[in-house]
Amino acid sequence: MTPTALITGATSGIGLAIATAFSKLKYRLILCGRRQERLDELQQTLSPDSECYTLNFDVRDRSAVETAIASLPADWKTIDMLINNAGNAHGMGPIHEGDVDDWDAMIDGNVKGLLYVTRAVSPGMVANGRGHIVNISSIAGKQTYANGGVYCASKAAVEALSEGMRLDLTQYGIKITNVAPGAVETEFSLVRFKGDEARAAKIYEGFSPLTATDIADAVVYAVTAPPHVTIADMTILASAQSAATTIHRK
Ligand code: NDP
Ligand code: 8X3
Repeated sequence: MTPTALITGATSGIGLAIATAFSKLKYRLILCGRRQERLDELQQTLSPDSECYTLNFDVRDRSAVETAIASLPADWKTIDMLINNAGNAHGMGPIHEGDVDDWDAMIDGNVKGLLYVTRAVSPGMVANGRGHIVNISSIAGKQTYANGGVYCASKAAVEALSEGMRLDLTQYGIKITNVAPGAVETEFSLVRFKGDEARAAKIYEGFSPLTATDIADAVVYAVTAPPHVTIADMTILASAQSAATTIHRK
């Protein structure tokens, strides 16, 4: 039977690359995001290889998440893989000057949003006695850096939740994979710096950052591992990166 994967944040970057990689495996895809035109475009692009269904919701909106997942037609309700990828950093600065709206966006999206989606999808996996949840964390969840404390905290929460999910769900045949990338060139920095293209580009200057496809390749490795193997945790760095804030630039 062809597996069905639900991918949050499929409209850009890592989520889009995972959707593209999964379509090469012919998986059925539930593509999620807030930008409907991008979802439509992606569905069009991938549909020669994969059957796709789109869901438009903000992961921060609990009732929108519940309504969207509940609205899936009967033949899309069995979800084999959940890729909890949606998320972003918003702003950078010291705690005493922090923008509380940015903090809300990070905690509500990266932590509570991931939980809302997992709460809506995982009971089906438990009932089926199988499933795979991939949580996209970050090197920032393992190493806190100055001026990024709230983003780092949101990803540290993802690290803890991956462990918690594994403790609770392994008994139901559900695998949990935590993926912690370092610097990946996507729209991430553009979002963090609120559209400041020059500042975003500087993050990736002087070294070869990871691409979204590098992360998608790792996710494919995890989800295609044999049934008796769980890839529990992967940290993936650009070769020039040795720690969250240590990058050897030319
Ligand atoms: P992008 O900005 O390119 O993509 C972010 C995706 O998340 C978009 O598809 C966006 O879709 C979706 N998204 C963001 N907020 C929401 C929301 N509130 N509701 C629904 N969807 C949302 O960044 P990346 O691809 O780099 O980021 C993907 C994940 O990878 C994030 O969790 C990020 O923290 C993590 N990560 C990124 C790294 C990097 O260096 N790029 C490194 C480590 C981890 P839309 O706007 O259409 O809703
Ligand atoms: C994104 C990577 O180092 O910019 O999670 O926080 S970093």
